Amino acid sequence: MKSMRFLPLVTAAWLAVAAGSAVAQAALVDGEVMKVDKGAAKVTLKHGEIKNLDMPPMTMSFRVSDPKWLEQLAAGQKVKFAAEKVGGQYTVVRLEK
Ligand SMILES: [Cu+2]
Repeated sequence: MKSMRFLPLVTAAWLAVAAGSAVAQAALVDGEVMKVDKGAAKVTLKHGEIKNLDMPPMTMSFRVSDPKWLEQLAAGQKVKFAAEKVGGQYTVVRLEK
């Protein structure tokens, strides 16, 4: 199976493309900060519809790509964000205040 040698390279390239397009597709969603949990690196957001996750408006907690973002957030704050499912967990991958 000579061609097997190239499989890891092809898989890595495909993952890079897939990850890039997923982030590009994720539209910004309106959210309001309900709770910040720095210990768990999570933020609870009351959010609008998240089309890329096929999710209706609700209040729920998210992980964040960068825990430093939590230091600039407080309950009651209005934000715009993009979320993705990363490693099976809903994660804020982009955040704008
Ligand atoms: Cu939700």
